[in-house]
Amino acid sequence: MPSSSVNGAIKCQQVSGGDGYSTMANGTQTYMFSFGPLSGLADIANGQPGTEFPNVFNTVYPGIIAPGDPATTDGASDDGTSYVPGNALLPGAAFTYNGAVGLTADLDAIANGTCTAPCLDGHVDPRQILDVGVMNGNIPAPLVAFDEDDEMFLTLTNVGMIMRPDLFEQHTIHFHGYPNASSVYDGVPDASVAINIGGSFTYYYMAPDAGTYFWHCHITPPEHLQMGMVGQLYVRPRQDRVPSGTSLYTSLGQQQNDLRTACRRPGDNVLSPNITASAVTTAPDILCANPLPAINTQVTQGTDKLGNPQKYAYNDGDGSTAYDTEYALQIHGFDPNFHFVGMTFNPEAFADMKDKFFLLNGRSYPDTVQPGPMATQSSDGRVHYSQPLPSIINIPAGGKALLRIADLDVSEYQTLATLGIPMKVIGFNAKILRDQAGNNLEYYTNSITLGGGESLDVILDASDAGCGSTGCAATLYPAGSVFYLFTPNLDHLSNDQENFGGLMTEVHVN
Ligand SMILES: [Cu+2]
Repeated sequence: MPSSSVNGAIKCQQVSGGDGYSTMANGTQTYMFSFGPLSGLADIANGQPGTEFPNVFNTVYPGIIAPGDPATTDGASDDGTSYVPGNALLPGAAFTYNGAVGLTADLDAIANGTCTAPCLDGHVDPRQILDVGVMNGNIPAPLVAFDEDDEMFLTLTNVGMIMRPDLFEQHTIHFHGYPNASSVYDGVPDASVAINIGGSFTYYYMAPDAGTYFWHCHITPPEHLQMGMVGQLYVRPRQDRVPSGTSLYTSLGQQQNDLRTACRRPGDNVLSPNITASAVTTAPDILCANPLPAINTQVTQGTDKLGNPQKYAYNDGDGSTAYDTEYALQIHGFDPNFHFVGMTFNPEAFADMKDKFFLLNGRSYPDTVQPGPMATQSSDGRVHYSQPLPSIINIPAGGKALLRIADLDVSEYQTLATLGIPMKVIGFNAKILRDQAGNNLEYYTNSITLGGGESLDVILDASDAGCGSTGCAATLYPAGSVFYLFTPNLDHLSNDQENFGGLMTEVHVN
């Protein structure tokens, strides 16, 4: 981990704000107000974040991108012959484009000699942006993920809502829980700008604190949230960049050199060019994001079960948030009546909202365990990827899976429980569970409950930690075993009028 310069990279992403359709687990096609991807199309279709480095973002699609791409390009014919409504539709390997849709050479600037080809100076072809962005809503909204210290440029383009030509709805992006929000980039329309139809706006964030956040449109909440304008966002910690063999504790101590993350509390005993003996005795910074652990576990940076550099949920300094695989899981609820009237006239009263679909990453069981993106034919006659994120949890045998759980349900609390594999809760609302004296407050449980607007970080621990130092006679979680992650609110294990489904998915040990 760098001790002097902690600068990150530049990351870019573009999304559309508009409308679209999704397919519920009982086959119903549901109308949404929604965000869709305008960059990272191939990554989004493969269940990955659509956040890209500039050298990927600033590339031009070789050809004309078609409405519904990449679903339309890859076997999902426009005439519907190879498309079964609601079925998963795997993206073809041929579609690898992750650039910004519509980016094109500035021919005028080239012609008048002020720019040389290819001259990608931000000039766009709006036709392609509308072709791809219209009726292309996703639930959850495109996944955003970047690294602590990155500078993030997130562009929202309002493409209008085709099914509601009577409306002139603006949209915004609100990065929920962003610690250093400036009001202009905070997406609260009353205190900032909102994006009109046909307009684009680029939000800028300097990502300071690792954690699990989420984002949503802030126009007439809860209406646009219930209608689908909610997405997941997480920030990976600096600790992921600690060189192999280096002490995590020492590295976290070096973060005290950075005034953005210095804790400066009594007992740190961390002296450095910026933290003098007198500074560590000043009052603690109660907003400190990365307190040193009370116990130095002497853990050094190594590799995970898959042979990759070890990853962490937070800058823990003791390895307590290490994991092998990570999954963003968004809990949401849909009231089909609210969505139906949202497509026709004014919405029903908020007080009358009653969830009938209980969604994990926009799907209910059994769609949650369907691999690959789900597609829906929209009223433009084209097939669009509508629910790109499956929620099967894969854990390597003996390993740990990090679940980045966010609840964006606007009307009900939701509980998720596990049978068999214990949950270790390590973070809440994008903060490591640790007190200001450095004591870990993580705990083991078999269920968690979240209200709308809350996030939790949970590690599903299949490492036989419960067997203690003497170990188990045989592993409790052998490769090939399947466990369930489900809601114990039994009335939420349904898909509207179908009595089997709802908020449930599978955990596979591989
Ligand atoms: Cu909106």
